[in-house]
Amino acid sequence: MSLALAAAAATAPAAQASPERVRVVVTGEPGSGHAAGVAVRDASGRVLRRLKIINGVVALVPARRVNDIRRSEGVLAVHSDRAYKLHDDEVGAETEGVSLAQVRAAVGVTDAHLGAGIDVALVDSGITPVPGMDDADKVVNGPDLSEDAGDETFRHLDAFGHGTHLAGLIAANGAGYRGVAPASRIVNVKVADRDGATSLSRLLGAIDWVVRNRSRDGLNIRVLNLAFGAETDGGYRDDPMAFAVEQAWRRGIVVVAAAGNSGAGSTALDSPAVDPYVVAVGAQDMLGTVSPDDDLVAEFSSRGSAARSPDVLAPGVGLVSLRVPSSHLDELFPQARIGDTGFRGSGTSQSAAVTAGAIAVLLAQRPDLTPDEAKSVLRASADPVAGVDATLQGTGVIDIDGAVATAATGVAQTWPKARGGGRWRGRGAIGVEFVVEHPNASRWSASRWSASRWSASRWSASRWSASRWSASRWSGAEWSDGQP
Ligand SMILES: [Ca+2]
Repeated sequence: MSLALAAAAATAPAAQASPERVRVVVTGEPGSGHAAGVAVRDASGRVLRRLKIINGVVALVPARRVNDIRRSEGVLAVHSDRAYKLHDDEVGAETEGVSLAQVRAAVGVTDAHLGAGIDVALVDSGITPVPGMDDADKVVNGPDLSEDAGDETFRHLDAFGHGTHLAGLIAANGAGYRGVAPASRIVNVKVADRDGATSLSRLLGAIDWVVRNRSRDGLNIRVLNLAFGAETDGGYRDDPMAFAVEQAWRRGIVVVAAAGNSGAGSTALDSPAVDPYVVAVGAQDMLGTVSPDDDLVAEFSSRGSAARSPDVLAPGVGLVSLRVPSSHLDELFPQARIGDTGFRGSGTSQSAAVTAGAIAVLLAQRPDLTPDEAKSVLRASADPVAGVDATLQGTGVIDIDGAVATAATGVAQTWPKARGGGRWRGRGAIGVEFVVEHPNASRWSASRWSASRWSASRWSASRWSASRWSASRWSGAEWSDGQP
């Protein structure tokens, strides 16, 4: 198997100032105003960032006061600011890889499909303006919410090597690379640093920013690509991430999420793909050919359940997209390099990116489609892989030429909505040992996503060729997110 890129979660809070203070995400009741922030301050905590999308805040609070905050008027839930990490699997040298031209052909994109006028938000490890992604108008920088934000050498840039690869699949244009939507712009919302590390609060902050800025300053964000995930047992209604993606969906943004890389033995999609409103994407294995006759579902692509399966498939094995020289993944997997500029990557992350580009093409052709309608025509026009259960492939491989021509009527989704957090029912004190308030808390198993499962060699800052890709060479607009 080639390089698989997805995301994992760990239980450890992302950052703690001291053993007595914990970093938390506090969700407010709908219509409770600033109740979450008030509760934090009343408990001698410090608000680090407001998160309008969950009517809440990120805060540093005394661990012994967590119970008080949970019980405060207007507070819906308190979640640990759990850590997420992008992760990688083994990479093999056995295939030449699948070119972007082959990917475009496999999903029915023609030269008439460009995606012009549609912006795709990419919440990932940043983007480096390598050839193919270096047109002045190609990338617009949103906020850098990662640990790198304070470092001018790395701000907005992709020292990990993941975000740029996905950006290339979505919208590369130049240097021999042509993505699925070559005229679309990418809005770069960086949440992961050079180690691929991020957290719940950074991800919520990113989605919050995308929703608030979707049509500001000339932006037209209609698609949001989320190529990370955390394992769940299938429940989504108490998951704050699911709540956030539903808010984006209701505001006209098609959210595309990687189904997960847990294989056919899994029984539930990752969060946030598990939320039934979004477009959950599994990985198609083209076996290196455009012909669908030999196609399979990739061995790593997660199986869902009868209640929630992947919606569709898109190519996700051995895709050759943009390489970031000296990035973490580039150093870790030199065998995945294709020449000086290409890198071979596999995973449902890649499949999500292909689908995000495809939806940009669809919306450029039919800008009046709602997210529900776009999802409906994408599903209705997909081509099933023969002999494969729907819990693995949904309706099959996306076909954009077909989707553009498919009617959308009476397709409003009516799933139960996410609530944003279970109510606190616990008793007794919570001490220094902070407990995640989540119905599936036991699933966030530390051993399963331990640091040791992460990379063999940590990326070293000194190996990053900063002078080659300096921030000053970067041309996107800069914004302050206007939050503390
Ligand atoms: Ca094939």
